[in-house]
Amino acid sequence: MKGLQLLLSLAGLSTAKYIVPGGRWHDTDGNLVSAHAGCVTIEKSTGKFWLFGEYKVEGHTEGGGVSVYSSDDLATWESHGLALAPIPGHPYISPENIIQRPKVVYSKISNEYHMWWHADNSTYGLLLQGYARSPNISGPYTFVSATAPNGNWSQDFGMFTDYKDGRSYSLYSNGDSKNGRDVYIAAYNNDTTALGDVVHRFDKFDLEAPSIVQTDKSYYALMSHKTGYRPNNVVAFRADSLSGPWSQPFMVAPLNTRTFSSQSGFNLRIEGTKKTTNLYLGDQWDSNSLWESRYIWLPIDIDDKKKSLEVIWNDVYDLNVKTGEWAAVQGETYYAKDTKTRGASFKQEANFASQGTIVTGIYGNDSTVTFEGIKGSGKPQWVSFHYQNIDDMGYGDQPGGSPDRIGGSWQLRRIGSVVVNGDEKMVETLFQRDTHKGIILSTPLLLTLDKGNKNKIKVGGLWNGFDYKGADLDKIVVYPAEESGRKS
Ligand SMILES: *[C@@H]1O[C@H](CO)[C@@H](O)[C@H](O)[C@H]1NC(C)=O
Ligand SMILES: *[C@@H]1O[C@H](CO)[C@@H](O)[C@H](O)[C@H]1NC(C)=O
Ligand SMILES: *[C@@H]1O[C@H](CO)[C@@H](O)[C@H](O)[C@H]1NC(C)=O
Ligand SMILES: *[C@@H]1O[C@H](CO)[C@@H](O)[C@H](O)[C@H]1NC(C)=O
Ligand SMILES: CC(=O)N[C@H]1CO[C@H](CO)[C@@H](O)[C@@H]1O
Repeated sequence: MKGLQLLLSLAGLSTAKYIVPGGRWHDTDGNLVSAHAGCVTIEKSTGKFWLFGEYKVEGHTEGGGVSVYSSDDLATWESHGLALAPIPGHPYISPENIIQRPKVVYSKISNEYHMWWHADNSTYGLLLQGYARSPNISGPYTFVSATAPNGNWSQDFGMFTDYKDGRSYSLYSNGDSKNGRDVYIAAYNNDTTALGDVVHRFDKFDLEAPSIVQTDKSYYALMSHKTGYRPNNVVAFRADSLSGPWSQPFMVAPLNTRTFSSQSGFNLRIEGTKKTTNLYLGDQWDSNSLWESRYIWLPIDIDDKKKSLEVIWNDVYDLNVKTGEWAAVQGETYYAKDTKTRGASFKQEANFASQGTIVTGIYGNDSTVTFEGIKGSGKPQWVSFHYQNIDDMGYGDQPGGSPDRIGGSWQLRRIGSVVVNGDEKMVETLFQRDTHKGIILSTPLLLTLDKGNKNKIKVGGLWNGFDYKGADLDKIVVYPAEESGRKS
């Protein structure tokens, strides 16, 4: 913490922070926030938000334990280390075990916090639900058990607490084998220490990563298809009651955006003084380096009359956690049409692009595109790059799996190089995940531009393990600096 931020915090004033889906989120120590596929639990006594998730570090994919962070605004995160630390040699929480999708709830009856997760061995042969407890929200949590819910398998795990009666439910898919492929809702006992009966079974839809959003009238159950770490079109079911009848599933985001390149996992209900806002807390997995996976947190728009639910994209938005209100942050747009291209990159007609033009052929250091005349503030600002990457998703060498090319080899991402004002020593890496033909998504970088309107942003291509190709660019949007500047 430094400068104005420190002064404001000493004065007890809150400093407005934006939520930036897909950005590199850093904690107050400057480290990447590492809490994947987890949950946010609101501490009733303080109103603090506690983020729990899978802790992943470079070079180690599983068994990192469960990390915990706290925040007052859902944008500034302070690390509290591990809430559940792996124990070498332990049958369920050793560094070799799978400790996935942790969820934490408070129980009034025991005045304790209860953590549940998908507990497994490294080959996913156990398919259990782990349970640990702590008198302290931040932990340390003590392992209690790993059990099979009603004697069944349990794979991707989710948890839902009904705000009307406080009862919690376990949500789980029962595996990929032929006699699995269901998703269950089962009720916990009133202390959330043991699982009771199955309330509903989503029979043979073959979905995973379940979560539930509740309104005054409805329950919406969100789930993803099963494509591993690759994103797909998340669907939702609606019902008046948890036991159903549930509706047919429907898409929650524009088709072929693959839910803005994310997987479902948790929903957070913020009951503000003016408005209740539900947030979709999704994961943008990075299978090339899991520890670099990003967070796609977005507001959810629900219309109970139409029985519809939509996840709403925003590059950058401002959420007031006290009032529950949120607003898209307005930025300044610079179009591909008005850029300077160099080398083999060129402008091409694209009727789906912002002004009918996209820049393609971006490659390495020589075939670049430069946006000019950009207004900057002299402080770090989020800049979103709107791009198309048509490498297309497939199942790699698993034949017949690709939606676009049988046997096609899938590449997770292209990587753009971003240079501001010709400073070639400061090359920013811009991960541009696969989109789809004609689908433009955006991904943000925190950049420091000079004060004034003479900034230049040059984009080229970096090595992604296969190639130096950068994705096609539609436009960039430069957002105002946060009031106090975000620590990066
Ligand atoms: C995981 O558990 C299953 C079922 O007990 C077992 O068959 C498999 O060998 C185990 N894997 C490892 C790596 O221990
Ligand atoms: C609970 O957490 C607080 C702050 O993190 C710490 O001071 C306290 O010792 C913890 N209590 C227990 C029982 O672990
Ligand atoms: C919780 O459930 C137990 C067992 O059914 C019951 O005896 C107890 O009264 C319940 N407590 C509360 C606070 O609901
Ligand atoms: C781009 O330039 C850097 C630094 O000079 C160099 O290491 C890299 O190999 C170049 N890449 C391409 C594709 O030319
Ligand atoms: C208790 C229970 O829910 N058992 C189920 C376990 O999974 C199989 C396959 O889906 C079901 O047939 C059982 O009813």
